[in-house]
Amino acid sequence: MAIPVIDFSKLNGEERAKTMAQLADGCEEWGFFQLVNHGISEELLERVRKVCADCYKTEREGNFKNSKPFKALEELVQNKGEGKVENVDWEDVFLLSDSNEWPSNTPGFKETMAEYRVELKKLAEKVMEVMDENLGLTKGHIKRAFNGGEGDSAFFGTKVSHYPPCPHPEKVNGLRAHTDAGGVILLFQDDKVKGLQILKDGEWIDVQPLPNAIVINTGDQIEVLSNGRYKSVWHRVLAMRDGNRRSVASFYNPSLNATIAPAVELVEKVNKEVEQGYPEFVFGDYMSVYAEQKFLPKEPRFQALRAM
Ligand SMILES: O=C(O)CCC(=O)C(=O)O
Repeated sequence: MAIPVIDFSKLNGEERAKTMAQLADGCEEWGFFQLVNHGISEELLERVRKVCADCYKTEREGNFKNSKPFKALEELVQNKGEGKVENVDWEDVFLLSDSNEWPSNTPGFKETMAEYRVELKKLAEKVMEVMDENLGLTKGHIKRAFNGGEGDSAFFGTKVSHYPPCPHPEKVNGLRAHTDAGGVILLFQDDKVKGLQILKDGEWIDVQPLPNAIVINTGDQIEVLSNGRYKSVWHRVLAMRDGNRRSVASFYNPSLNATIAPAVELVEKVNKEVEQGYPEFVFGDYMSVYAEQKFLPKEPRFQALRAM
């Protein structure tokens, strides 16, 4: 079983209806799908690959040996411990946003990643418009819902991760299973080294590496906004013995001040109290709960917000 691969360029041609249906199926039945011919040039993707690899080599790799996961695994192995190391992930990760400090010692990194983020944000907005249409919402509904008010727009972050080769992959997670907190996630994953899996019908299945594809998945806020039509899906990353897996995940999330609730058009009007299964909340409050409960089921998070 493989997650759907959808040709996004067909959205503009004769096969628009079929493509919209594939995208609806990807959102409703899978929560994860891969886009090909998405409009991001291969030349730019190649540069992203290169600057991320260079950045890891020159600015990150040396420190991994001093990291928490490295030391925790070393200790478990030395003590001949059973099971897995807890509460850590075998990854090196940093975030790029509009307002933080970026790695600065890798030639071309900042320029390339700034260009990439502009393109990815545009793609995210196109994908969100497809979701609006498939859900029967007005164009721009999701984007507007993610605003926190006048001049306070959605958050767009890019997480650059590397999962270095691991001597004991059975003893540590690459990234523990979770659903994503936010809105729409666009992932440019490694061409060769696999590791990302989603939980589908009770079974973990690989998100197959596909060169130059962008993997799309939806987070908890899209689940709430769609009133449960588009469910966020559990996923995890396995540590691998061979290869240094790269992943660049861009998150289009609500502003921390945005109020999130199911779209009224998707809530049965007859008996609103009963039908509206999801609470209304401020996204910043959701993130406070998520920070404590990221690796736990999402339902208690929704419960906690209901009680606030
Ligand atoms: O690295 C990946 O492939 C997935 C990353 C992920 O699940 C996350 O950042 O939430």
